[in-house]
Amino acid sequence: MKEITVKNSKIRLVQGDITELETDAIVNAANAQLILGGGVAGAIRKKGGPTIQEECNKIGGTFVGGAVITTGGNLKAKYVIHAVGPRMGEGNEDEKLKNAALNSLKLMDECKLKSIAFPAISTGIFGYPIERCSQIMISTVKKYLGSNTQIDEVIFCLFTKSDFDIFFKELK
Ligand code: AR6
Repeated sequence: MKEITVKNSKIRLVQGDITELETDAIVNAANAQLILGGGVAGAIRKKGGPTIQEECNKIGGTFVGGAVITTGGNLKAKYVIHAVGPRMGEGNEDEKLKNAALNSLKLMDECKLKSIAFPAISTGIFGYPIERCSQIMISTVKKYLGSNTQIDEVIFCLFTKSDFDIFFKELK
């Protein structure tokens, strides 16, 4: 099962490069300074062009667990939601990861956007375990879609087959 329905919305799993997706928004695994570094951020910077970083610079930064929105520059997605996940070891990581996902979803509704794709936030350079990430992100999204939302579709885009399999197991 690569897809489940929650109330009026769908959760889908895909494996691949998130910068190739044509959703209303894709989520960047950001840092609190909103400086696009490596990993997902690096791919967004390369494909999306310089305007995304320029917009981030104007915003200036946000808290760990927070999320801000910019346009998608030259990406296929219209917008990028920059969600700041925790760095492993800094403390209160689970709560911060949950908030990063939740604040992204809230931004979607505030901006009346319908489709969003998340990467496995914090599980690359920030060192958070992928199993725990799958548990927290899937449960947060399911709970949110069960409430009042205009979001139609949430995609989890996993870079590797093994990460995909872990999310797949958790979604079942
Ligand atoms: N598409 C989908 N997933 C990807 C892609 C891609 N193109 N590239 C990597 N991943 P990371 P973090 C996966 O490191 O841990 C940057 O410097 C990757 O395998 O992007 O939250 C930022 O500027 C991993 O599973 O994000 C921040 O400073 C997941 O995406 C910091 O890294 C997240 O890996 C954020 O670190």
